[in-house]
Amino acid sequence: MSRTTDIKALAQGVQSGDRRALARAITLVESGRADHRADALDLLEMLGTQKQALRIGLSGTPGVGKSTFIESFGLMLTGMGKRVAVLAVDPSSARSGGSILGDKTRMDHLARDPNAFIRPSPSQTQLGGVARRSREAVALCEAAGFDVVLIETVGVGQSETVVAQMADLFVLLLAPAGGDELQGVKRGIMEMADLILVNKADGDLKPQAMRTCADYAGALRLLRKRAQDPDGFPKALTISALEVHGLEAAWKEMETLIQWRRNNSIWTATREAQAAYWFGEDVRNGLLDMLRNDPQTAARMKAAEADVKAGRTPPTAAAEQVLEPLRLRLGGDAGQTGSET
Ligand SMILES: Nc1nc2c(ncn2[C@@H]2O[C@H](COP(=O)(O)OP(=O)(O)O)[C@@H](O)[C@H]2O)c(=O)[nH]1
Ligand SMILES: [Mg+2]
Repeated sequence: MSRTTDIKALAQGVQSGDRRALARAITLVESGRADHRADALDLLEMLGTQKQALRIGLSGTPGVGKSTFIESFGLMLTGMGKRVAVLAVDPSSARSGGSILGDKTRMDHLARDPNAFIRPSPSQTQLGGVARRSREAVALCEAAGFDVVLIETVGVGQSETVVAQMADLFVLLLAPAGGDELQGVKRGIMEMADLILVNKADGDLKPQAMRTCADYAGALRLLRKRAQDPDGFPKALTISALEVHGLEAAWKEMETLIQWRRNNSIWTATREAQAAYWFGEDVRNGLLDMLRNDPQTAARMKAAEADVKAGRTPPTAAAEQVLEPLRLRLGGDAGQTGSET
């Protein structure tokens, strides 16, 4: 069998919703091997982007209840007849072997649900690579006809941006906290959130959860109004992932928000902007790789950096020393376009 027929068969498997084919396809896009990369690109091209899922980004610090939430929320959705895929974006997972794998027990029921697909995060290092693989895995889940793709990330700074740039909705999961802990959530992450869910609103923690929720609702109102929101959004709600409370209400809010965004052309505009963002990132990363892999340029960069560190050359002038020969090599008017206007 030729390479192309294999990939065609794999594409058909994915499109028919076969979870094993999907798992194999994700393994393929996660591979760093050049021949696998070529196959992965063929596969993604064959699959196209016709089918769309609702992509929900989910972030929260370890222990806040992400896995428990995914289990309860996922089962609620499959109970509604929806097909749910769960992926993880975790640049720090090299040690733990994946955030989902580590506590798959908390998602035991969902893992065995025929309408769910759970993919542990790849144990790789660089955020750039993680982003590309995750994005492609999301695309594969969409092609496999999943209705909802949950993209989980541990709250470790940069990975939230990555997830927000590939999600239609960004949900921030928080734990009940004392008032002074509100500052613990970085402003940038608050600004990304479409929905804040204060988890563990059960038992003794319930009053505290409600106070925390009110605090965050107040904090959200202080943020700049965003064009992508109807009145009242972003919202803060209390839930209990463990006792399965408030999840239907949370889902209703998500549906309301998404419907509004669809009606106001924001859904499409956001997806277009995200595609453009990732295109730009790929070109930038590709260029940087090309520079790093070019021995001459790499040597020049190393020397220029040493000069900058030693104070012999100002940073801008040192950058020029690296860029100038490249401009000459690109030829034509390329030299002009890089200059300030
Ligand atoms: N009381 C309470 N405990 C919860 C809730 N959700 C999760 N937990 C507990 O919090 C701990 C961490 O949960 P887990 O889902 O693993 O958090 P993750 O690290 O964010 O994935 C576990 O002991 C859970 O049982 C909840 O809604 N209420
Ligand atoms: Mg977890």
